[in-house]
Amino acid sequence: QLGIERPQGYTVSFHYNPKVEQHHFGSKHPMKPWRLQLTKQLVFGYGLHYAMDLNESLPAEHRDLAEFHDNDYLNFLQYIKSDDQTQKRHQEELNRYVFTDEFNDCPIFDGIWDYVTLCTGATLEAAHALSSGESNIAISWSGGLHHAKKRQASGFCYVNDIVLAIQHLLQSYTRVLYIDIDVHHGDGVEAAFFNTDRVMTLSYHKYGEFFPGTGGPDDSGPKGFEEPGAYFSLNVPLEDGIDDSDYGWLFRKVTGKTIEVFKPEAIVLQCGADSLGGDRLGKFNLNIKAHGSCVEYVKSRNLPLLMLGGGGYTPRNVARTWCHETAVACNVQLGSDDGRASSIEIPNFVPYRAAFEGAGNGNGLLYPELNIRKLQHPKTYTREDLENTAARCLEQLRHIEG
Ligand code: TV7
Ligand code: CA
Ligand code: ZN
Repeated sequence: QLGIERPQGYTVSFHYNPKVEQHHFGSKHPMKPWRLQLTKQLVFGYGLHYAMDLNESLPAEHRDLAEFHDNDYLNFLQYIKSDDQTQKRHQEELNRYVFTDEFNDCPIFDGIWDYVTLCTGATLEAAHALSSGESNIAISWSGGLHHAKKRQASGFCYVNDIVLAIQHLLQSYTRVLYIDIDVHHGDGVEAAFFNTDRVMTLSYHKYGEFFPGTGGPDDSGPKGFEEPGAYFSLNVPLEDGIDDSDYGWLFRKVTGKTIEVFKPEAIVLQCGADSLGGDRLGKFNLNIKAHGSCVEYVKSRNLPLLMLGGGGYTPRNVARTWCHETAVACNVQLGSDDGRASSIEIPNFVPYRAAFEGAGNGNGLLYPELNIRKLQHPKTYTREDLENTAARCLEQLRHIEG
């Protein structure tokens, strides 16, 4: 693509392995790994690979995963098969590790070990690109699986690539900030670093009758005020229908202050795209541009930045969002700036499915603006609620100031 160049003064690296896209959670399951293929096709179609270092990453190994996860749990993931006979033999472990029920959030599917090690491999390689100084912004869209626990799968997540990446970054950086804009609470990451003041976790999410149910206003870390980690878990519980301007206002206010007082040396940003309007599971009303401007805001701090995927259940919007955010990382402008359908046509060599599903039939990248504007989830909060939430967050941050 003409005109796509490397950004000046810094390096972006893109970490992926196309084998991830081939895995299936089951036909009815909302998590669709093929959304990553759609994303990649858009990214390449726009020529963004000319602006980045590309890395086809290797799968992570058992011992990499064991830096956080329990060995018995990893053995189970490595050897479990989807056939009935094997499952019967392992019924006790199944109940212990993945909570089987009719519509299983975390089903056992063929190639599950390959899937988890490929997702984690890309994220760990991205983290390494940062810590080694090879790149300033490293992207791993197959990562961001924030619910997985030490010895328990949860919410479509089996292995917590984020925790493993942060553990790696802590070898090079004193303080790491984790920011999570997925519509769900980043409970697994919060739990893993609950008792340390070297990692601050900040999650924006829907709260109230919504998975996983944690991340309420009083969830701020250990309660003994002298304990390390007290006040270092920051949660921003939100209600249905939050829109671009309210989310953007809150995000800037709270994230800005967090960076100011915590003074991170590196940032990990989970870019879950289920906070967009029109998502199959989410309940927010963000447009792609507003979601992307959160990325832009974090990037503007010029700290080593690890960008990860996460949720996102309307594949065409996921692909558009992560393609746009790849462009943001590279300082490339793809869509028009008026918040409407982009004037930039999808390049001819984007594969048909990506051109159609991913970018909307001849319309530009930001096309879903039009879809998303039709409010699916009406607002259930007031301006006052929002101001109270912001005030409560700033109040918590006063405890870690200075
Ligand atoms: C990071 N919501 C993950 C988000 C994980 C959300 C849930 C489903 C769901 C699962 C299915 C399915 C579904 C239409 C939606 C309490 C339950 C209620 C299963 C029906 N359709 C991320 C996890 C969340 C599985 N889980 O943050 C197979 O929705 O609410 C729950 C738990 C028990 C299980 N049932 C739902 O975005 C990647 N699950 C269809 C088939
Ligand atoms: Ca979140
Ligand atoms: Zn989510």
